[in-house]
Amino acid sequence: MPSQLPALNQWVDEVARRTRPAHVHWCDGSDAEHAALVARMEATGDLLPLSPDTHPRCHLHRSHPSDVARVEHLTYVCTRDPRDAGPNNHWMEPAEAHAMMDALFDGCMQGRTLYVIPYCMGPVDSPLARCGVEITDSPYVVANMRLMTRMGAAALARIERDGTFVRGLHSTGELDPNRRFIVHFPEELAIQSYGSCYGGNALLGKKCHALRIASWQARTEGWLAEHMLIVGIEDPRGEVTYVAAAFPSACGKTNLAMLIPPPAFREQGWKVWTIGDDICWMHPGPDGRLYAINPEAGFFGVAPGTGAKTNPNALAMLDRDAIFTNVGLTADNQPWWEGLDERIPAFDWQGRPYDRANGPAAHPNARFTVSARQCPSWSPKMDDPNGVPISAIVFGGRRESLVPLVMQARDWNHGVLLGAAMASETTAAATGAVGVVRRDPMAMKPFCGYNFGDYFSHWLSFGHRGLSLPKIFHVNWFRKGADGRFLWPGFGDNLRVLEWIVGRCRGSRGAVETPVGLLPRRADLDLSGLALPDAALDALLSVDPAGYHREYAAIGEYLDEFGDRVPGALRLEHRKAVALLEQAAAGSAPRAAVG
Ligand code: GTP
Ligand code: SPV
Ligand code: MN
Repeated sequence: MPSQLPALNQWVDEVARRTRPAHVHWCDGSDAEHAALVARMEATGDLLPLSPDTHPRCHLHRSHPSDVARVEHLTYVCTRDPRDAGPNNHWMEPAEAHAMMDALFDGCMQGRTLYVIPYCMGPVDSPLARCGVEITDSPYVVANMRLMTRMGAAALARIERDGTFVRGLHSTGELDPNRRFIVHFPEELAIQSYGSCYGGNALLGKKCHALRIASWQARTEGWLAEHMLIVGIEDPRGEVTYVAAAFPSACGKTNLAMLIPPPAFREQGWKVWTIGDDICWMHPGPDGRLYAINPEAGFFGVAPGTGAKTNPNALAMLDRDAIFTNVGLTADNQPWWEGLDERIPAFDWQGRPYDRANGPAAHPNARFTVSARQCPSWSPKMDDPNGVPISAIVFGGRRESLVPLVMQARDWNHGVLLGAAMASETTAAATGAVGVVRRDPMAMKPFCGYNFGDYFSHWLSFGHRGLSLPKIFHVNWFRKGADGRFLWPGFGDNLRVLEWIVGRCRGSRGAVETPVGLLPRRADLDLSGLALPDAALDALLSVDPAGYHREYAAIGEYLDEFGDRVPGALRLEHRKAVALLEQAAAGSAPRAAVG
């Protein structure tokens, strides 16, 4: 028997009977296994070798042109009671969903190899980690899972010890968008995905397990599974403050996670350590603080916009042992994307000779997959079984108007409202229109595996458990001026905002109270070495009460969609926010400096 867990062997047998593969392969995660898989994919053209001189052991994968992003409209949460999935999810009755998926999986692996991938989300020796097994017929998925998770023999040994695992079943299918479904059964700890090989749809440890299923488990078990990066910010005295930040897809998590401070800060000794760039599991520790692990082992990052000025750490990790998906190609076989440099590529992401008239060379959601260990700012804390203590939680969105550069919540409940009130312009990470503002609470709109009303209650519940909770902030790097250009330089300069956040956590930085939260005054931010017009800074640090009044009316209507599942305490916090804005509009708002 391939595993010592009868339930696992039985499930693999059942799936093989239904899907009828030519071979079954249990992945051990070894180098030899990886080499054999890569050789096969090179032979089939699934992977194209890149220049061995500049990018040793790197490959390009060109996906089916219709299979380039998450498909939120085809993603379902199947609970017995539709109210448990909530209006934030598409729902299907579990028996109906099983029947539909069974029909799709029937005989779908004929002539293919069925791979069994045991994986662990989090350090294998961590009590906070959780395991799963993904069955797939895609060697590309196996190669990506090997970079993104702790996969193979060690994970299988833990699964055999634990006796439980999340069951993920994936098949490439026909890659037909009309026969493509990503379906979750949280009550069965099961995921089924058919018809897509794109990251979030097919690497089932990531969004499907570590967010949708894990958020469901976290709610019943008293912890949090979030769409957040984790960084350690080291100050000149060598003290490290850990921060978790939730931004929607393609809104800056990877970039912030591996930030290099501006020269003046670097010279003083500031440094950012990378713990995670996409997912964060947080548990209350014995001292009452929240401890976070990154359940992943690699990065599946947005390529376009990654350049020597914006994210040099990312470039440094992408010159070996990486998979590039849907990027362009130079004449000498190097990967290329918009924002990398001034070279002109020879081929676009679909393999056509590059022609500006066909659009960008790289798909806007082109991605790289790489082991986290290759990142120059990699922190050994990534492997710490206990995780890192979080001092600040930061929410943020892509908002060209209204939302200030940074604000701090007055307290935990107000922070939960700031998270719940998040909205952001949509990006190419999901199929559909780009640049449309939509509500995206805690950056979890596509990823919360249960009713958002219950999710808000769960967040609020941390406020009455006697914990030493992190302070909560909200940022916006994406404000634009009348000329359509970003007002804030972003990237490395975001450390100036992080430095204020760290200072607020330690009580060493000032702020001013406004109706929407605590904002830094110009003098509270370290802007040394930054040439920013006064007018830009004024816009970034001011509050528009009338605009916010409209914003809070919209969030009120949004909360109404969740009816009586919305906790009273959040309603109360919302009414408080509206009242403060009304006072401000009437000119009677307090605007007290606080330190
Ligand atoms: P997912 O992997 O989809 O969850 O996304 P992410 O949040 O990790 O986004 P990522 O860091 O990859 O950023 C996406 C895009 O936003 C890239 O094109 C970046 O260049 C751009 N970006 C990131 N940070 C900033 C910033 O501070 N300012 C501006 N203007 N753009 C940024
Ligand atoms: C996102 O879309 O938020 C991602 C990429 O991080 S994916 O893993 O495809 O969801
Ligand atoms: Mn993400």
